[in-house]
Amino acid sequence: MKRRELVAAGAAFGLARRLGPMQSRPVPSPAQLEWQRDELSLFLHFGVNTFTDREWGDGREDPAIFVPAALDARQWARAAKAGGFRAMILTAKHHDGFCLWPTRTTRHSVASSPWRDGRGDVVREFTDACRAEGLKAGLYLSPWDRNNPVYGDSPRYNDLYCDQLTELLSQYGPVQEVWFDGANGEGPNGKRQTYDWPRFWGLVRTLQPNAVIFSDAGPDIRWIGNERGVAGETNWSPMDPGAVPYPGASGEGVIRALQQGDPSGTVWRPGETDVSIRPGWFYHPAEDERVKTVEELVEIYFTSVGRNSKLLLNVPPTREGLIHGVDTARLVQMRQRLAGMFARDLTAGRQPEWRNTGLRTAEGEFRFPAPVRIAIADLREDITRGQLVARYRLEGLEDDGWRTLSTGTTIGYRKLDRFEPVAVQRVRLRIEDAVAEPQPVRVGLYSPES
Ligand code: FUL
Repeated sequence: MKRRELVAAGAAFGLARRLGPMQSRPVPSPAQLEWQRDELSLFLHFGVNTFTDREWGDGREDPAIFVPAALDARQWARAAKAGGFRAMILTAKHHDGFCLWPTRTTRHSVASSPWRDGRGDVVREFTDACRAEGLKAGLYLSPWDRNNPVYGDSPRYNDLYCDQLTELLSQYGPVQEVWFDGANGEGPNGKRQTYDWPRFWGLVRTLQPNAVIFSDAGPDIRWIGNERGVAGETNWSPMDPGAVPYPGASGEGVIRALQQGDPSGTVWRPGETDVSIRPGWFYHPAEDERVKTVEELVEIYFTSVGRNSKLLLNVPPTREGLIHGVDTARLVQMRQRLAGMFARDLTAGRQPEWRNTGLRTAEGEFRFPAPVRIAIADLREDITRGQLVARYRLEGLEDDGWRTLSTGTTIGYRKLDRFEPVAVQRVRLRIEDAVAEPQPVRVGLYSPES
């Protein structure tokens, strides 16, 4: 059958939409692949808001309030590592415009604060700590700037923003991820700023060609569409670039596209799930009792990493400049809980016998010598070949016959399913629909006991 006939046949059977004959399937770049395989990144919201107890500063904060007496970025990095995180992203500047490095672009920075006698540089300490602990470094630079007088004067502010990006991306060594927030408020002069996104992204490409660029609109990594830690149950890494034309675009269709991606998308743009371990993004003493529980964090892991996404978990440093003990303990507990769950793969690394059962269907089966009790399945496509699976069913053979353990749509890099513990002799994964000929899916099976 020719490709066009295949497409027509698929449509007739109501199968997943597939690429047109002239389109090739998108695959991840090496940088996107590495980014995804890291699975866990720590987000650090830190700045003047930490000292004013606010979430959004108005830009009129006195730099003198920034005095993190015991700041120790190595402690952040050790906390991240203890939690199994492989990267960290720091808010070098949030909406209040206060720069955590001694920038030449404004006096509204650490250079005007008494911290380290005005000679401090949080970005330097952060990137040094990342390197010392073997973590990748990422930077967030808010385009919305409530302090800078030229914000709203579009060309001038875009120049200034590019100068800030240039400083950050040329003075601190390799940066793995540049995080662009789409926030776009009124300027002090009442004018609205038009961001020059192509220019910002082009600058990142020039200065840090190996970095991935995050924003609602990618181009490398897309926002997942909420801040609750929940990726779409259906989550394609391919994406239609027209669905979210620029960062900050709104509308129901935009959120759906961010959550779900698009099986016929022409670009590879996996979703990143950002959520805070506390109610706010910045540290507030009143929230010490409201740090997410280990159960909540594990749930978030399943709804982010376990749904073909990457988790960017925010753990904000305190006014001392340290991650709070409650939060560090929670990170360790989260890691221990997950390590327990995934301690022993009952397939022992064997892969199922795989056979294609149709043009877009396939089946992989394990036979165990004796019944095994399982409660978690870890499914993985080889995404270096793109993302293919559109619908699947996992079944287990009990004494009285086959029973469905879980069903789902997309798999992608990693799909984690939990189900009632069951003792089975055989397990089979049925690919019921795919956007192209299914390729073998790696399957891991885990017992309920952790
Ligand atoms: C949002 C910001 O407004 C929040 O303060 C926070 O930084 C979050 C990650 O992005 O757009």
